[in-house]
Amino acid sequence: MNTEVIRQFKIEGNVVEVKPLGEGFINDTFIVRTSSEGPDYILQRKNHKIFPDVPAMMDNIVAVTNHIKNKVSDPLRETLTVVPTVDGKNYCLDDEGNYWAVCILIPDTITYNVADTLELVRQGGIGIGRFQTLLSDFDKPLAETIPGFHNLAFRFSQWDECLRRDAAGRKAGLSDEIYFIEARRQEFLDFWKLIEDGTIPRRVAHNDTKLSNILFDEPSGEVLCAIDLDTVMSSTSLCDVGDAIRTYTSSTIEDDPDYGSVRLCLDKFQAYMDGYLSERRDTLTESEKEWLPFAGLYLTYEQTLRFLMDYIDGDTYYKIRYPEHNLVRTRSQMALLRSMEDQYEQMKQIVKDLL
Ligand code: GN1
Ligand code: MG
Repeated sequence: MNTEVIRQFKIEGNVVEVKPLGEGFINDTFIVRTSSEGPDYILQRKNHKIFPDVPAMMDNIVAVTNHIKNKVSDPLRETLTVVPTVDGKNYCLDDEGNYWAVCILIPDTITYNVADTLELVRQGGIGIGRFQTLLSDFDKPLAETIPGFHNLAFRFSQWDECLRRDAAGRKAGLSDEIYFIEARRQEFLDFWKLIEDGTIPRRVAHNDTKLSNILFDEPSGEVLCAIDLDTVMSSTSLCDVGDAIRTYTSSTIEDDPDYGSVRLCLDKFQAYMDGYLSERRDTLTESEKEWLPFAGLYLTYEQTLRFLMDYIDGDTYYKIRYPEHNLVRTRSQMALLRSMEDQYEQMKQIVKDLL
């Protein structure tokens, strides 16, 4: 990649290396090493097909991170720091119409795709609970960066259209998967109604709290901060808990093709809820507490639906590494949801005992 774009930003030192980083499904991410004593940087090409208003999204991120910086003891480590361009914008638009943004790389940190210790899982719960608490008094309007992101009623309008179009001609071979979705449709739509009618309150949330979107301090192993703030917007705390349950409590990675080995681990679920509730026990409403375990099922169902839709559409949304990748992701998430359904009574009991 050329370094022209990085020179548009107010960075310290000379660029000595730019290399791809991580496995984000949406944006392209690079690590930028510099020659100076100063920091290294994270450069991202933001996917503007998915985020229709990148400038508004960057305004969200700057507003939220500034709010957090005013409250924490180490503002350069406990949240992201957006680096402006030389002409004072939070993003740069290149000649080909791509949007780019830069933030400071936080050194001595690590991310994970599978949680292998219970302490890591508990730390993750603390991290999301703390993130929500830090933003509980955030009162500026936030742009809706992706309309209807966790709104299942909206997702079903996309689903019905996706099946009607059958863009890649794949629908005929997917009767089991389509049945799996349809058989649960009403149950999960009923949960969304609780959000629409205000039973479950709207709050500022991260909305993409999968395990790999949280930074952990090295070597202490303590949770540091939530990254990948592109989807921060008004939503519900339960959506964050749900996506975390989906990823922290699983026995394996999100796209494990060995479906028989995919399951929710109750000990991880207990550790996650223990960490989360240590931060949020006193600030959740009764209805939020009641629906905490179901949030894990809801987000896993939503994710199954989104992976399957993308497969039927011909892989237009998520990056894939091989042709059947979205189908494997779908089936792996189906196995995880089945395991949650089988253990739902135990999940409820664990939350009850912790409360
Ligand atoms: C995407 O951007 P990334 O890779 O952290 C997606 C999430 C999905 C996740 C599945 C904006 O997250 O909603 O849960 O993949 N982000 C967007 O791994 O769609
Ligand atoms: Mg990410």
